[in-house]
Amino acid sequence: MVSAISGKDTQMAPTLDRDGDGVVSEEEIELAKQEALIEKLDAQKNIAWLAALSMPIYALLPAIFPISGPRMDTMAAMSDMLFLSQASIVGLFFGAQAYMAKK
Ligand SMILES: [Ca+2]
Repeated sequence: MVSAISGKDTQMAPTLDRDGDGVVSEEEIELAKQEALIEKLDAQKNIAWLAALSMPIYALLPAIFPISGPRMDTMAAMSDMLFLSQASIVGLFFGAQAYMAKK
């Protein structure tokens, strides 16, 4: 019965069984959890970078491309919310980093 359960578990998550012995051990589960955490932190870092880079790129767009007056007004109207939201993402990322470092 136990082997049937472990066999079913390995079928459901074949990548968890690293050494290929057919059993997902506690160490392998812990390793998978740590890898998932690292992957999540990497994704958050990439999102923060994208948010940080989008602001200067958005600000420099009119300097690089010729943009008509009405479109410029639309861009100016959007810039408030865009900068606020992007800066919030960057701020939350660094806030979370500081919180995690203290914890
Ligand atoms: Ca194993």
